Amino acid sequence: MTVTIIDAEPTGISVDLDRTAVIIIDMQRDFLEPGGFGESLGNDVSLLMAAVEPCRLLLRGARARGLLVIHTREGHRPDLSDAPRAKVERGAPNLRIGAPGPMGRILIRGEAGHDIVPALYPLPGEPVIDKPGKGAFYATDLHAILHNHAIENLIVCGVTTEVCVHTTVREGNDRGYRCIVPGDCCASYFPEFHETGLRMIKAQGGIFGWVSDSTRIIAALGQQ
Ligand code: C5J
Repeated sequence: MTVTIIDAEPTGISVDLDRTAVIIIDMQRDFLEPGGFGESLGNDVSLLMAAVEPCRLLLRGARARGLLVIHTREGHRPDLSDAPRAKVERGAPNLRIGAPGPMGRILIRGEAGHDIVPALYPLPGEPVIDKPGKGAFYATDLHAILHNHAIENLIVCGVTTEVCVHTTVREGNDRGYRCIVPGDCCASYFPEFHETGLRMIKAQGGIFGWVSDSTRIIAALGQQ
């Protein structure tokens, strides 16, 4: 047991690092890189790229400390058999899931754009969860993996704050995990959604989690 206090809002939180995992949500080339799917939708991807360096530093600290690190990727089978029609039908036809994009077919497993950005690439042995939905628990074995590692606390990073990070934090909170979100390790194409998303997590005494940042979490990792 290795207990430390992470400075966070609305309160500091005591965690056993041996029961704490870092989850990096959907840091995929198509969402983050210039020339990818996100940019082809007209988004400013530099807003998302801003989360890469804080994530890299936090990952380095977590790996050095021996924490379980898990990565997720949003995407679907090439035949789209796991993609609900209601999801595929949305948006302009040339920008839908499965359509050819600047880095291969959009949100399809195995395509270049579906892969994780080089700076945050998983190390051998780190679980990578391929998720068909926004939440990382939906239709995946994430809960089983966490349970089998006796994990109680999740540090949730990634993109986008108000979509896949938020959904995962809500799912994790309902499953009994303490969820801590380092705000600078998350990002959105919409800065106001990012800010509001973080405020929502920590409102009402931490209605579904805690908000901290990479600096404070890295400090806590080295503290005990
Ligand atoms: C994620 C999305 N990863 N915004 N996906 O947030 O559709």
